[in-house]
Amino acid sequence: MTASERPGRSSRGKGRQKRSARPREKRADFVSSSKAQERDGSPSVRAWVWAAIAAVAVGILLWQLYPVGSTVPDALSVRVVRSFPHDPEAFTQGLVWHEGKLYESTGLEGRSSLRRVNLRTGAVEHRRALDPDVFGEGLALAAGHLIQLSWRSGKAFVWDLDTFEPVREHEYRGEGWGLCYDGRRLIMSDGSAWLTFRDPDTFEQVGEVRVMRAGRPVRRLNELECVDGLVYANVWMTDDIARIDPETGNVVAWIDASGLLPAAERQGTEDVLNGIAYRADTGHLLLTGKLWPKIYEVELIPAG
Ligand SMILES: [Ca+2]
Repeated sequence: MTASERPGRSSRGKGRQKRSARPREKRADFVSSSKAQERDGSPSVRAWVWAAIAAVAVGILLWQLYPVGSTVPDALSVRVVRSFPHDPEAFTQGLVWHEGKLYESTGLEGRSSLRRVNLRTGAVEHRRALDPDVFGEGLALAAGHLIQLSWRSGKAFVWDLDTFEPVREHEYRGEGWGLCYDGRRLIMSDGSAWLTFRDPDTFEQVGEVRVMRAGRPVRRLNELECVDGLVYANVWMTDDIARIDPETGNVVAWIDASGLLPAAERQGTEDVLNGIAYRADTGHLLLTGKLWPKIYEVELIPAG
């Protein structure tokens, strides 16, 4: 499984309109009159075309410089408070902290699992393997149940928090990436710039929002964590975490988490930052990555 095999949603099929065909005779008239003008040496048509292209180019430039509706997010960084051992064989896809224990979803076909982990020692206290053809993804805790996504199987698995016995399954369309629960609804990412809201009992989609940073969509949203009405999201293949207002989709802070795991300790290109859990008893975030040997407890500080 390579990084390039994980495309985001390419299109949402919105706003497409079929262009009506131009009547053939009129098209012929237009072409012949243009050609006649070209033969006559009249520059008027070409001048209008170039003027239109120039206007579009200037518009794009201005939009790049001054995006409409932009809010510039706060710039934050992380300070490591302490670190803990982490199974370097765990391809972390989801992380949840609950009553002193860490719950983890791991990915890769044949290696996907659900785990309860002793944070201090890194010991896996309880483990349930997923079917070999399932690629585990995001994890959330809602109403006493763990809900675990799969990447491309279209299934969300609901597990008993204590025994890891199956409670039920839900089906969904598209890919599953990250998941968190804000106390009212599940929030899910699929690798695009969209977050979908889902009913925690039925998994039915009840809403969605597009995540924007300074007026531009933030794609490849991955592992999620819901904290005090906001959503934290890893941006896949980066060391960046977006803090998102889910009501508007606006990124309200941008967290640079680079430098946590020294480059020398990284095993390859896929072992990127992935895994955010909010440790309510200390008010800090727990961060790790795919195949990382450590979990970092961090506090957020102003960047620079
Ligand atoms: Ca999480």
